[in-house]
Amino acid sequence: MNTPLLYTFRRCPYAIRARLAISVSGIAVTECEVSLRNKPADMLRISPKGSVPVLLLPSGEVLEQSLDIMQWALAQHDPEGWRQDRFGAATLVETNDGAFKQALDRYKYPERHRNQPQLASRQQPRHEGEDFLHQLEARFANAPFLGGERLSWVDAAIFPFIRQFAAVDPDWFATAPYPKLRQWLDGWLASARFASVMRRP
Ligand SMILES: N[C@@H](CCC(=O)N[C@@H](CS)C(=O)NCC(=O)O)C(=O)O
Repeated sequence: MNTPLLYTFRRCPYAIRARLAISVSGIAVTECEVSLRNKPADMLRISPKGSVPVLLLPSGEVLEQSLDIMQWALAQHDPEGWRQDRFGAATLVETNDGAFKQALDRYKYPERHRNQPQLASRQQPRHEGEDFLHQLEARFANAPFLGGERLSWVDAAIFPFIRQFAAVDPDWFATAPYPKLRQWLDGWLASARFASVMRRP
């Protein structure tokens, strides 16, 4: 095997962020689209935790976390300067992957949380998620991207999750008080980069 092998799932936000970084790096990888209900035995052998994305390198090394895959790709080749983080925006990724992702899951699937009555509706988790949306909107007061004047890995790492949050209730999101965040999201959704990583296998 001369080409890295990426186990991925088209709509998974973690896999999307990994594919965005691989795409900007220009590194060729072979993609294996995984069914989450029927994960390939080869993938589970190298990564028993069973989540995507997973990257198998020609050396046999396995990268099992989306952020590790992003950093690996950009360390090889970073033609658009995505690794820059002049404003300490990496902490936003921690919040995204922690509290915001938890709120997002409850917002998307409130019925899975019926044992917690306050979560049985979408209001509460949306409200929790909005803490993060406020933080992002505040960032955009100073610069067009989360890491500053140029697009960076931080934008790519967070965008797929905001896309999901916005899609739960598009009518609400369209008028919610996050105009700059909306503009940033629309830019991503219309981008050739995003289209290129969402092509059907
Ligand atoms: N921390 C992991 C999380 C990856 C993750 O949770 N991926 C989901 C899909 S979006 C998954 O594979 N879940 C396993 C399953 O649904 O069986 C990463 O950053 O790569």
